[in-house]
Amino acid sequence: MYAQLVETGLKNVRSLDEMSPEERAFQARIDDGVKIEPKDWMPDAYRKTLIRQVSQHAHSEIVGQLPEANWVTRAPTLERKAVLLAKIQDEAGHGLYLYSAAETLGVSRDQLLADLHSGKAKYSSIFNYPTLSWADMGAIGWLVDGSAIINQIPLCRCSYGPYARAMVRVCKEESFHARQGYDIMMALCKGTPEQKQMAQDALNRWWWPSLMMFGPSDAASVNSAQSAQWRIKLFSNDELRQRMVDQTVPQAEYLGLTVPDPDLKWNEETGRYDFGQIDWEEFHNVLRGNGPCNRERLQTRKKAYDDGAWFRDALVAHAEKKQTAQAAA
Ligand code: BYC
Repeated sequence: MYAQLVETGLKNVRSLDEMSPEERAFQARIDDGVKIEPKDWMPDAYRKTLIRQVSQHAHSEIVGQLPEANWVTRAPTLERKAVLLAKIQDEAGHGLYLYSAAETLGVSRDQLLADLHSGKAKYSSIFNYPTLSWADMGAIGWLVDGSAIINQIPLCRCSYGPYARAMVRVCKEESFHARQGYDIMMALCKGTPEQKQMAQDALNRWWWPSLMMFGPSDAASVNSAQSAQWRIKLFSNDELRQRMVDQTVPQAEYLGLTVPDPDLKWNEETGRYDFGQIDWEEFHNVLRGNGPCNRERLQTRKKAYDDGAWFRDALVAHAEKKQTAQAAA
């Protein structure tokens, strides 16, 4: 992908000649497929890019709990409720693995959370949309977790060891999430006409935001070329988005649902689907903090953090007491 990005002249990344000897040696290790570990030397920019991406990913996991939490008390059966709760708890676990991976790069969790709360750090645009019906739990699992898997499977092979290893377990759990979402969609589509309409309405609302999860088009992506050179990104935003469309359209057909894109068409030549224009204005608006739920999501996160202060204080007090007792023994 790197060669392709440089060839198309997308963004300038430094050539081997322009690198310092240390950077050249670092790049050679990456090109040989050697994993970079926390104590290895790394360029500052590599560290910064990873802190940015891994922390945004972590924030997405914990903010991603909120849209689904909206439906825990209203799940239609005890079984659905238990499954949804398990999924939401998994997301908290993903946040933990990812914050831990970010911490190995020398940044504290307090700092990362402060950046989330101040609005400095981003989280995935998708979690700024409301969950209006039970069918949204199906659409999120199917489309959002489905997209997450497509994006994250390659990350299991990325160059930074702790991130790559965290992704292995995350991906396994995401496949259960995607299946539970599709299972909800199947139940609704086999149900009454009203239930099927609920499923269609959820697909209509989540389709385009799910495609936006993969980030700006390759031509507009500022970080892609450098991340590809460092093997943080193995496939481009557009390639992964295309995979999502190719994989999901037959699943929608199986459900008897219509993808809300009049330009969607099978292309005999490419063996892939052509699809319509994404509304990038909407995407950038959400990134600027003006999506339907941006303010609510941040407020909820901040409140959860503030409400948890007593617990963090208690943990620290307990650890200090233990340390003092050990020192005295
Ligand atoms: N939303 O140059 P680009 C989940 C930002 S969790 C918000 O292409 P990059 C799940 C981007 O950060 C889903 N911001 O950047 C959880 C950059 O801004 P900065 C999260 C976005 O990093 C719970 C700017 O736009 N997954 O699946 O090379 C329940 C330019 O973009 C978005 C991950 O985080 C977006 N959608 O590529 C269920 C995966 N897209 O930072 C599910 C790991 C772009 O320069 N991350 N931006 O200010 C990645 O793979 C990459 O970071 C991205 C973006 C593909 C997202």
